[in-house]
Amino acid sequence: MSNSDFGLIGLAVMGQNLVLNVESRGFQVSVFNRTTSVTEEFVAAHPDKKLVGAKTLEEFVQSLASPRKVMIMVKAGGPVDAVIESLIPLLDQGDIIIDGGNSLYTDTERRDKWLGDLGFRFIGAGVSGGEEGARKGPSIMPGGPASTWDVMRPIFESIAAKVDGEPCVTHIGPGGAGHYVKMIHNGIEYGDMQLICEAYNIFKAAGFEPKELAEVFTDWNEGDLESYLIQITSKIFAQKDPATGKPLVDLILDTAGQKGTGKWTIMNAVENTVVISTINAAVEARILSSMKDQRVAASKVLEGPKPEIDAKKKKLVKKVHDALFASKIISYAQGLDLIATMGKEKGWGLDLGKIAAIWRGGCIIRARFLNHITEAYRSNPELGNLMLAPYFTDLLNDFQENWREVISMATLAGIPVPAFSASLGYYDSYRSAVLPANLLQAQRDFFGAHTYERVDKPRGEMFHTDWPEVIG
Ligand code: NBP
Repeated sequence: MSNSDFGLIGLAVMGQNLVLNVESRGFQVSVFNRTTSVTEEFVAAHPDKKLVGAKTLEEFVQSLASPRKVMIMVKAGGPVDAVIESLIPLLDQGDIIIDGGNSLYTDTERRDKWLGDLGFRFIGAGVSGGEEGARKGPSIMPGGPASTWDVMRPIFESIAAKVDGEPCVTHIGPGGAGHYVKMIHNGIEYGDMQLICEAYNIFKAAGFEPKELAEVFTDWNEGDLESYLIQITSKIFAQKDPATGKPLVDLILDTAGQKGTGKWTIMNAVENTVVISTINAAVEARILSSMKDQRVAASKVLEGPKPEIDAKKKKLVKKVHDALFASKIISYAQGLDLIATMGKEKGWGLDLGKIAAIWRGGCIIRARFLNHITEAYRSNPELGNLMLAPYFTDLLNDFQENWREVISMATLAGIPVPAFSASLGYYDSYRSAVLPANLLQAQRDFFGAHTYERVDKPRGEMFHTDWPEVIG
């Protein structure tokens, strides 16, 4: 029977939850997984749902209504190509393949061309929100031809999270644009998480217990920092370990993992010569966290002050709030700058207001302040840097004093705050009419005759000096 509205391959955590979401919107869904027992168990666990479990890929393809809509939700990389290769002989021209995993956007561009040349339609869609988002409503970032998006739109809009009635999905742009934006979303997520961790580290040094921090983060989540990550952090602080009764966070080893989207974001920023120092710091903080043995050894020989902060708790909460919020604005300013730069480079015609709008629900970085980012780009689509939108300029001007104080306190106490510091460094560099690059240009001219411009001559007129010789 060829009557399923939608098919999904890859029944791991994301695939299963997406299937249940699509089915719950009234669609019949066919499913296939490489390991057949997974398909059988999944379908058996949901006897009341309109699901068709296929044992073979042939059976799966035959169960789909035309044009077939097949979503691949398998591990990124080789597995996606393997699935596509086995689908090609079974599909008809005009059928649609959607890769919903965290694929590298350059792989998506390659697959877009490959499948387009064969007469198939392809969408590379970033899906954010983890397991819960997939089940209840993710933020979806689809890229590919607009005409293919039009066919997929009813299903995607029905399964996506909604904010003020607006679905958290929009056609991002052609080719790899969707997966690209998802990659930067993940980079921003790295930044948000690291900034929260640095706030926590400062609070710890000031004697805050996890129970108190649960209250601080609960309060913050009712104010302008309201976001999914602040909310889950409050719950993490409140969580007790059932075995010992101690706060669970205190028992978790301080080494963080990563899967690669943060690293890809940094590599892309370098290629585009865009500064994303907050995200860089966040990725590097994870790398340093993983060097546990080296850190433990170094802690015994490299000296620093006692990691203690002496401050009135209530005042410190406000100061750290401001430092966190200011740093977060910088992180988004940098991430959006990278998206805008890449979008122009590729001619993708990206709409930053729409991108910020679909991040307001369903995804890990959903936050109240994304409303203001959406607004900033809606009122000025040509906005050069988020910091220059009046709402954010006012906030930064307001926060900058506390921001500096928090970083100073942390630095004097030997508490690492790499993402806070990188953010402030960017802010201060960006707002500096004069930087010490005059000396740098002199150095470049000295050893490489790279020439320099002068402050007292028109721009573009180049000068070279015969510098004194250096012996030895
Ligand atoms: P995984 O990334 O863990 O992938 C597991 C799935 O891939 C299983 O269904 C597995 O089949 C299938 N698979 C593999 Br591995 N190699 C295959 C191959 N050569 N041919 C066919 N199938 C193959 O699953 P996930 O965590 O659900 O994530 C799916 C995608 O969504 C990934 O790209 C991930 O990065 C992305 N994503 C994940 C999250 C999250 O929170 N987990 C959030 C957002 C996006 P098997 O059962 O036969 O081994």
